[in-house]
Amino acid sequence: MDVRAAVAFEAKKPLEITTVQLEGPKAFEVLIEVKATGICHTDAYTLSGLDSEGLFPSILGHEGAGVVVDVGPGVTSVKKGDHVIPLYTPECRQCPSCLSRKTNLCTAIRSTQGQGVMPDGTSRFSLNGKPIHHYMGCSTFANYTVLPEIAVAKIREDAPFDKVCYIGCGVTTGVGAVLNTAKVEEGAKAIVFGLGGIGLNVIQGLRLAGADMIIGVDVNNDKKHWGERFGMTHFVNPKEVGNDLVPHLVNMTKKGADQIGGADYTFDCTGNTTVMRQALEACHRGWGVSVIIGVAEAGKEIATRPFQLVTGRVWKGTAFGGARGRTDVPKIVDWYMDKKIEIDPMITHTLKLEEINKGFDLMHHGESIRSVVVY
Ligand code: NAD
Ligand code: 022
Ligand code: ZN
Repeated sequence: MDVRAAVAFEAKKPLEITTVQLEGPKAFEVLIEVKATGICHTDAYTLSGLDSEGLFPSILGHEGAGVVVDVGPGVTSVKKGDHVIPLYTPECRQCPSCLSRKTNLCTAIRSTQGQGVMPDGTSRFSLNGKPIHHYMGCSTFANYTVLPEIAVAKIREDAPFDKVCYIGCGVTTGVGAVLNTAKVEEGAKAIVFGLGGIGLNVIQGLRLAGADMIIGVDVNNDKKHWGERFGMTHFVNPKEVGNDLVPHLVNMTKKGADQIGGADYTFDCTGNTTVMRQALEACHRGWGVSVIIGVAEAGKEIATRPFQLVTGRVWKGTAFGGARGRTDVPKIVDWYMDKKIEIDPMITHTLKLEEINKGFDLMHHGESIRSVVVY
């Protein structure tokens, strides 16, 4: 069938809106009509050419929501008409990782997903007979896409596509990092580095978990009101405290009899390796946990003195907020519909597919929290 797509033909070039061919779903696959998609940093990173695993031509996009319009042989968990969110982290419930209960990083289709093809090794997208790669198993920058059954979460039908698409990446990553990865408890003190589309969702996750002190750190003062909007209690601009950022933060968290200071939990939402070190070192000795969410550029390394870990700080990372997509994403949609979490104010721009390159520009200039394309 003909579908409308924003195609990444080569690195550093704008996406081209054009008609491409999409084959129907094969065994254990589903055809989705994509109703809305967010634009996220990793799409831009791949388009920039810096992503060593980036493939061209490809159809980017991994933060979508839509409706199942056809299912291939063997599909049992969803049917035509179901509303779904595509999952770049699938959940097969059968691989050693899924069965371990210790990680959300399902391995069932990992290698083919990285190669930009479906689990049978071929692409469903093509143009003039030449294949176009899938992206993160999702390719939501097309009005129809094909996904493995294990890579869709069925959601309730009254949820608005143009908002819940954000649960396909940013919301789940930020809120999940707090609840699944850090397991923050009531009364905790936390520091969030980077108040963009991820950091703000960490903040609202901390509010949900009942954290007492939520310090936001950003080099951009415009982010102060954004943080406060979602539950941040204190704001620090590193440019205004010089080289003493870590002692400054540790001092802020000293309270009552505890003259040591340091946060119970910190989160890197910048992808900057210097910030990752600051986040670890701003943790409380003995128990502080620092979670890396930001994705650093290829080849970057992190450093700290081993003393930081010997004295009980814990450094960990998270992908997709540690969420098991098919199980957890429908719950997060419920939280949104029940007003336990907010999404609407973070979607600062809504665009047509023809305007998608403008969405990338807004993100590069830090003018948007999230841009969403509505088909
Ligand atoms: P964003 O650009 O919207 O936000 C980043 C924020 O960090 C900005 O407000 C910026 O001003 C601030 N910042 C930059 N340098 C800083 C510094 N030195 N100190 C303090 N603040 C600084 O980006 P985003 O959409 O929020 O994404 C953040 C990161 O999360 C990206 O690296 C993205 O790739 C990553 N991410 C990871 C996952 C995952 O599963 N691990 C999922 C989604 C996104
Ligand atoms: C989403 N991300 C950043 C912004 N939006 C993002 C990028 C990468 C990952 C998670 C979120 C990630 C962390 C760990 C892995 N990935 C490896 C997972 C594994 O090996 O099992 C990751 C993922 C998908 C892809 C590449 C890397 C891909 O489909 N190409 C989850
Ligand atoms: Zn993303």
